[in-house]
Amino acid sequence: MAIRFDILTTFPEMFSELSPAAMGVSIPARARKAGLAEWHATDIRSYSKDKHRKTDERPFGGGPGMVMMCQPVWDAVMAVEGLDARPATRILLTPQGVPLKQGLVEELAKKERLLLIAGHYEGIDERVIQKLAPMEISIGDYVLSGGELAAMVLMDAVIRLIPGVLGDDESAGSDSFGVASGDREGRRLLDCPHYTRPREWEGMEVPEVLMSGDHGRIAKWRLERMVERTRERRPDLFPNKEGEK
Ligand code: 9D3
Repeated sequence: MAIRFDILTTFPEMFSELSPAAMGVSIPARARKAGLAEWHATDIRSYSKDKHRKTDERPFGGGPGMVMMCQPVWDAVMAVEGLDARPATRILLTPQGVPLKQGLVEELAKKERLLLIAGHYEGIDERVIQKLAPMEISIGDYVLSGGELAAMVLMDAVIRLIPGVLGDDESAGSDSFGVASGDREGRRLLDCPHYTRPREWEGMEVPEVLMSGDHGRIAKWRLERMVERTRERRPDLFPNKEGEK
């Protein structure tokens, strides 16, 4: 059965499969057409009890910005969870969340249903977060204007791990942050450099080893480049302090 995503947002049109945006093209669109993933965006405003469909209010204690009220969020979650019998893993996209890493993406890809809460506001009333007890996830240490793009990043990363979504020639095992096939310690490494025709371009040659046809040497060279790049660019990815060598 297809993994089901529900997105709660005040900008549901951002998730349209008809739009020329992220979810309408490439791997997510292919997965959807193949019946391997589906998503439904729900407008939190539909659950407002206000005649102007208002979902936010000024913060108690003062300060800038608006705070999403408990009631519309709670009612939207209850309604959307009832649309499918399978229990949903609730996720709130927030700068205060745990950082999204490939290990977490792999855990989420095992779920049947993910309920993503995204918003364009300063924050959500803490009491509804407490009561919903969602996983709280951030996609990195920079400021977005809302959680919707973060939700799409999460969905894209999850969808490509669903069995059958990627073709053989785009397998998930050999990318950056996949576990390098030649590495028995299972480290997550950056990818090696890639080359294609022509053999010489603007006076620059392809590394000789790649033209050698010696698959053993090529695999060894690629793994060395992966380790070298990771040590130089992302020493934080070496939990064993190898990055300092
Ligand atoms: C400038 C406003 N900030 C005050 C300290 C708080 C703030 C609230 C809401 C900052 C950004 C946002 C909107 N961002 C998200 O909802 C979000 C996000 C992000 O901004 N960065 C990384 N991951 C995520 S997940 C959701």
